[in-house]
Order: sequence, then structure tokens, then C-alpha cells
Amino acid sequence: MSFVSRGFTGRRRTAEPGRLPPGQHDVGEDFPVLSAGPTPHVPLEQWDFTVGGSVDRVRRWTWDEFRRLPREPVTADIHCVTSWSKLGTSWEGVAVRTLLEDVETEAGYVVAFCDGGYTTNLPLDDVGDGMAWVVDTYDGEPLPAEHGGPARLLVPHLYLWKSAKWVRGLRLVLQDEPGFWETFGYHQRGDPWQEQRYAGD
Ligand SMILES: Nc1nc2c(c(=O)[nH]1)N[C@H]1C(S)=C(S)[C@@H](COP(=O)(O)O)O[C@H]1N2
Ligand SMILES: [Mo]
Repeated sequence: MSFVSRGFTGRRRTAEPGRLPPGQHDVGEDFPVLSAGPTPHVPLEQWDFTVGGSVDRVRRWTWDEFRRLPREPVTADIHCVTSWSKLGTSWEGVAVRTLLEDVETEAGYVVAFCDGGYTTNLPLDDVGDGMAWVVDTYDGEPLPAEHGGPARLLVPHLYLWKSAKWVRGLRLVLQDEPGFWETFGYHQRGDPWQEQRYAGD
């Protein structure tokens, strides 16, 4: 009889060494839903995406225009500050870099805003090439509403509260402005590898 039974190890898989940031565990096939309010449902013909704030001119895309932008597949591990991580998730969408193409700005930060009123702030340097996307597809299917569909921000190298669901735009700002969870004491940047969970971490 084996000393460590299957029941004892439970459903917690052991991720390969170095794959999980400190204090995180692997949820395996589960995909928890964490929303601070009800799931908004906005018809696609009313949906648009806006890049505004401290910019030379406001950019806006309708759903159809957004869908015609250059797209990228993204495979990434995601890390929620409540300690769960999900490994190897696959998405598709438009790089934030593409949405900021040719934007002239002095801004150092962005505030993502959403249907339902959620906001989160990010340094502009954290939404560069290969770092941040507005995704509308999860696992080859339209992004489910509870996970942020029709479209959400995906910034996998930061804690998942930065990956704003139901995102409708980015406001570029000269000075950092705390978003929803940041106002409640979460870290302004939120790097899981440095365990930047709360202000002061
Ligand atoms: N608009 C919006 N985006 C949000 C949230 C939210 O409450 N509203 N929760 C954040 C938090 S705390 C987490 S952990 C992730 C959860 O994403 P999921 O529900 O797809 O797992 O979404 C983030 N984005
Ligand atoms: Mo979270």
C-alpha cells in the first residue's frame, strides 16, 4: 500500500518547480469566477472600445472594427491574489500595443474602465508588447460573460485583478490613480513573483 494515498494528495496538482509564484497553488482544470458585482450584459452593437485621457486624440472602435484588428494567440499562466493560479490558459485577442499604436502621450499610467464600473490602474510599461491584450476568446470559444466577455483585459504577468473583465477602454493618465481594488489596499502594481499583494508589499 502506498504511503501517501491519492486522497491525501487531493486535487491539488504539483506544478513543475519554479512555475508557481510564492504562496500560490494550482487549481488544475477549475476556473474560478471572481467578480465584485453582477455580470453586465451589453449588446455587441452598443459595445465599443475607447483609448482616451491624456492622448493626442481619442481612438474608438466598434465591435466590428475591433474584431478586424490584428489578432494574437496568447498562452499564459494566470495568478489570482487569493492564491489560486491556473496554468497554460489559452486566449486570443488584440495586443494593447496595437490599440496604442501611434498614440502620442506623456502619460505613464493607464486606468482600465469597464461596464459595471470596475477600474484598475497599470503602469504604461506593463501593457507593452507581449504583456497585455484585450481578449475576446478563451479556449477557442467566445469569452464567457462570467469571465469578462465580450472582452477583457489580460495582463498575465500581474495578479489577475489587473485583468479587468468587461473592459471598455483605457484612460491614459499622467499620474497613477488607484482603481477599485487598489483603493481598498491592494498593491498599485501587483507582481505575483514579488508577492505585491497589498500596499507596502
Ligand atoms: N470588471 C471586473 N473585472 C475584474 C473583476 C471584477 O470584479 N470586475 N475581478 C478581478 C479579480 S479580483 C480577478 S481574480 C479576476 C477573476 O477573473 P475570472 O472571474 O475570469 O476568474 O478578474 C478581475 N477582473
Ligand atoms: Mo482576484
